[in-house]
Amino acid sequence: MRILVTGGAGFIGSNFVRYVLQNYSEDSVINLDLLTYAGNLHNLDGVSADSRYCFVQGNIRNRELVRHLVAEYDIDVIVNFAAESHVDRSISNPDTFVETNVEGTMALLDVAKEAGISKFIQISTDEVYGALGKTGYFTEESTLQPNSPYSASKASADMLARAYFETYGLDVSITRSSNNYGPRQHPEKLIPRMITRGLAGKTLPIYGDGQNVRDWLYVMDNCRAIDLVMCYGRAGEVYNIGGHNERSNNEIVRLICSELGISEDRIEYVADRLGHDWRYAVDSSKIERSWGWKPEANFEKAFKKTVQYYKDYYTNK
Ligand code: NAD
Ligand code: TDX
Repeated sequence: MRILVTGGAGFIGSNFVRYVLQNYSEDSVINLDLLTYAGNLHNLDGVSADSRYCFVQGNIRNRELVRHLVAEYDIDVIVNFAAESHVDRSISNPDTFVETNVEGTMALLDVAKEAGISKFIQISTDEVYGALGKTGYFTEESTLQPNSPYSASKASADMLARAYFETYGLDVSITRSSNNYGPRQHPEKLIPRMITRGLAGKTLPIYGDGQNVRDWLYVMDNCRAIDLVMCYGRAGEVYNIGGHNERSNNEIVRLICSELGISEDRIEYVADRLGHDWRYAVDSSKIERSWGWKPEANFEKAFKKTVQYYKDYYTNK
C-alpha cells in the first residue's frame, strides 16, 4: 500500500510511520506535515533514510498540494493524524483548531473523494463524547457532547467524515482513542510536561484537585489498532480504542515523582482548566471482538520506559 500519513511529525503520527515501515516491507509512506510548533523532525530520526519514506512540508488545507501528492505517489490510503491537539491552547485560541481540524479534514476528504481513494482513516478522540462521572464507559453509540473547542473541532471533523461516507460513499473509518502515552509526545502534555519540569527542578502544576481521570493507552497499542482499522475497518464505522487503564492525574504525577526520585512536595495545585472534563473511559469491545485486538503494554513497564525516553532525550539534547 502507498499511505499518505498527515501529521506524521507529531507524537502518534511519527510512531505510526515507524510502525508501518517496520512491519510492512512492501508499504511506502508519504508524510505530509506543516511542522507547526508541535511537529518535530527528530521524531523521525532514523526513518528519513528509508527509500519507502518521503517527507513533505505542507498544510492539509492546501488542496492543490494534497491533490498533487495523491496523484504523484498513487496513494491508496490516507490516515489523517494532522491536528491542533492541545486542549489548553484551544481554550485560549480556538481559531486554528477550526482551521486545521475542521477545514483541513474537509480538504482531505474532498481530495480523497475526487481521487477515488480506497480508504480514509480519520484519527479522532474519546473527548468527542464529553465527560463521564464515576461510572460508565464511552461506546461507539454514545452521544457526541464535546466540551472544549478542541473536542468540538474534532467532533465536527468526525461529522464531516461520516457525511462523506453517507453522501458520496467515501470509504471512511474513524478511530477514537483514549489518552496516549509513550515516546515523542510534545512536552505541553501532562506526562512529558511533568517529566521535563521534574528534571529541570521546577514545580509540577496539577490543575484543580488532580482527581480527574484519564484512560492511558500506550502509543504502540494504538498504532496496532489503527493498522487493523486501516486493513479491515468497515466503511462508515467508528472504532473506540482504550487502554483499560484508568488513572487520576494525582496518581500519574506521583508515579513520575517516584520514577525521577524527586519529592512529591514539588507538586503544586493550580487553577483548574476551564470546562475540565472529569473522567474519560473507553469501551473498546468492538475492536476487541472484531479482530482480537487488546492493549498489550504492561503499564508499569511501559511507563518506566517512557520516563526513561524523556530523561535520555532531554539530557542528550
Ligand atoms: P501532535 O500535536 O503531537 O501532532 C500533530 C501534528 O500535526 C504535528 O506534527 C503538526 O505539525 C501537524 N499539523 C498541525 N496542523 C497541520 C496542518 N494544518 N497541516 C499539516 N500538518 C499539521 O498530536 P498527536 O498527539 O500526535 O495527535 C495526533 C492525532 O490523534 C490528532 O488528530 C489528535 O486529535 C488525535 N488523538 C490524540 C490523542 C493523544 O493522547 N495524543 C488521543 C486521541 C486522539
Ligand atoms: O500541566 C498540566 N496539568 C494538568 O493537571 C497539564 C498539561 C494537564 N493536566 C491535566 C489535564 C487533564 O486532566 O492532565 C490531564 C491530561 O491533560 P493533557 O495531557 O492536556 O491531555 P487531555 O486534555 O486529556 O487530552 C489528550 O487526550 C486526548 C490529548 O492532548 C488530546 O489530543 C487527545 O484527544
